[in-house]
Amino acid sequence: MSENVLRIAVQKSGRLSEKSLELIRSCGIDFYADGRVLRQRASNFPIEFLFVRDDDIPTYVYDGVADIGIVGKNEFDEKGLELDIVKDLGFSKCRLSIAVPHDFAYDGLKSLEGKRIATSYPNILTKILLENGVSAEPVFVSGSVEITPQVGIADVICDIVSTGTTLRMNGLEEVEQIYFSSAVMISRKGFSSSTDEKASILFRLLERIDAVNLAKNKKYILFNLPAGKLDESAAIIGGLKSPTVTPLMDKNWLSVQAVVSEDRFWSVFEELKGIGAEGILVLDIEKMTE
Ligand code: PRT
Ligand code: ZN
Repeated sequence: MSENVLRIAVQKSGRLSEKSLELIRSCGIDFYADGRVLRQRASNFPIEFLFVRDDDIPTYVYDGVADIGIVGKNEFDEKGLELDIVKDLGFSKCRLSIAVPHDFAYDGLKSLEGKRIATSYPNILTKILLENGVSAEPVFVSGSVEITPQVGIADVICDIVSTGTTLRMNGLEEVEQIYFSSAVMISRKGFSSSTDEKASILFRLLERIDAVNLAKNKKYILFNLPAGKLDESAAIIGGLKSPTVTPLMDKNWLSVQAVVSEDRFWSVFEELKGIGAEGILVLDIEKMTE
């Protein structure tokens, strides 16, 4: 019997590649990827990579060539295939926006009535126009969308925006954000809850991803605290069943350890100092579970 191996399709080279591979490596999975080998088996986890163009990932998963894939939600929705989003991975965030030349009098989506809108995402655009009762003409272009108003192919554009620099450099103004995207993990319908033995490999992978994500933006802090201040420090720290408390040789002091989210870190730090905490040590957390 052949060994069960979960096959994952990831972008060969582009805006998703590095983050996709980084995520899987952070799960302790070792593999070799140099951009020329298009199929690669991990050395310490039953997973095999297919390195492909992002446009092909939904189809590969739909056809069963791959079990799962990592792709932009925009690409997934544009393809419109019956697939599951197993997990929103949160990276490669971007948006689809309407952008217009500076002399275009924009006053809401209704201003697009009867206009030609250049886009690489005609299906997503059409759906949103329909929902807003606007009848316009999507013009499909596969790239360099920003140039189309200047060369007379379209009146306005609907394109992916991240920082907005490309639009500005091409004399366009972002007037409406119509759709938001980030990288998602996809599978064929029902795969993650199926009895397919490969679904249990996916489950292990997702558990590792959750552990990595949970640790992100969290800090581990250790400090010494006057013994009478324990309740106050617990109120400052809050959260998980923390803190962990260890007695010190000097009975008037305790050593305290806790996990604090990064966004609260400085206020917690200052408040702990305020109640007499000393020797505050801050550490990164690599992985954790609830
Ligand atoms: O070769 P392959 O087909 O695999 O890759 P690709 O060229 O089709 O895709 P790629 O690598 O450019 O993008 C892959 C995915 O990354 C997209 O489907 C989005 O989900 C996501 N993503 C995130 C982006 C951007 N940010 C982005 N800024 N995709 C494209 N852009 C482009 C956009 O089209 C525009 O030309 O960047 C420009 C705008 O960027 P800013 O920062 O100037 O606003
Ligand atoms: Zn592509």
